[in-house]
Amino acid sequence: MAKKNQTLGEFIIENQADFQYSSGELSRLINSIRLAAKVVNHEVNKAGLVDITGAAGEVNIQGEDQQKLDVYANDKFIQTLTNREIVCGIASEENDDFITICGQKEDHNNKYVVLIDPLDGSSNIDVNVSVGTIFSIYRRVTPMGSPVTIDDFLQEGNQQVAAGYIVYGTSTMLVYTTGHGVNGFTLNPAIGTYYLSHPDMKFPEDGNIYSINEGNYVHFPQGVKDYIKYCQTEEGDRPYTARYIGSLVSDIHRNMIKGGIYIYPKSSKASNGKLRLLYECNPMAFIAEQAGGKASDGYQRIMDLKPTELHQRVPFFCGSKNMVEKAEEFMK
Ligand code: P6P
Repeated sequence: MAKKNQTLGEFIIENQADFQYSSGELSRLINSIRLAAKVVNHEVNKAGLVDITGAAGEVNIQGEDQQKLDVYANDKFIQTLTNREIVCGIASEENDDFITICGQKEDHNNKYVVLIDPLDGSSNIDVNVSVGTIFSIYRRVTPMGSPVTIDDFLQEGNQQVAAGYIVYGTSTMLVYTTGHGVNGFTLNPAIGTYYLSHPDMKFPEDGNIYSINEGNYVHFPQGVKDYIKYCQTEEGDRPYTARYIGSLVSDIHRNMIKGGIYIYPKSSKASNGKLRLLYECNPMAFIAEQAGGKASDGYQRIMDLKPTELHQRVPFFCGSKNMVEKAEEFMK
C-alpha cells in the first residue's frame, strides 16, 4: 500500500512485484526516466534566463518549429535511456524514425521499447506556461537478439507495461502507472528527491470542466458542436467551466484531480485531430483508465486501436468516465 511521503525510490522497491516478469529492469527503466526528468526540469525552470528557448530554426516531422528545449529534452531522455542496458529501441515525437539500441554487448537483448514525447506543449515555454513529458513502455514483440523493427512500436495501447508523464508546472510531478493504479510524485528540487504526494490517484466519475480549443468550433463535426452547447446549457450542474491550457499534460492532470474532460477532435482542418496515438494518446489513456477514467476517439477505446504508423494522429476524448460517455452519445 502506497504511503504518503514515501520517496519514489522506496516506492519502486516496495512495489517491485508490480512489474510483472521484470527482473528489476522495469524498475531501473522508471528510475532512468526520473533522472532524465530532473535534468530537463532544471533547464525548463531556467529557460527564461538562458537563451535555450525560442525556435531552434529546425522543423520536426510534425512540421512544427522545433524549440531548443525540445531538442535538449529529447537528447537527454534518449541519452539516459540508452545508457542502461534495458531499452532496445526508442521512438520520439522529435525523431522521424525509431532509434535502435543494441546494448553494450551489441546483442540486442534488451527487453523494452520506449515511446516518448519529450516536451509536449513546447510552444508554451516562451510564455512561461507548464509543459510536460509523456512516455509509454512496451515489452518488445520481435525475437530477442535481433534488432527491433517497427512492429515493436506499433503495438496496441492495451499492451503497455507502464506509462506516465512529468508535468513541469508550479511544481514538477512524475505521475505513472504499471497497471496497478496511478501514483503521483512531487520533486523537491532542493534535494532532487521525488516524494509520493498523490497516492492512488482517481479520475472523479463526473466533473464540470471541459477542455477543448473552441477557436476551432466552426471546423468541428456537428456532434462536437452539440456537446459543447450541452456543456454551456444552464441545466442541473451545467454550464460547465471551460479550462484549456494548450498543454495536454497540464489539462489532463488538472482534470484528473478535479474531474473533467479533454477533447481534441478531428475537424475539417485536421481529419484525424492533432494528437499522436503512440506517445500522447495511448500513455494518457493508460493513466486515465487506471485512475477510473475513460479514453476514446469518440467511438472506440483508444487502447484498442491498432497503430499503423509511428506518428499517426487520432481524435482524443479523455477524462471523467461519465463525461466521456456523454460526449460519445453526441458523436453517434
Ligand atoms: P491547439 C501541444 O502542441 C499539443 O500537442 C497538446 O499539448 C495541446 O493540448 C494541443 O497540442 C494544443 O493544440 O491546436 O489547441 O493549440
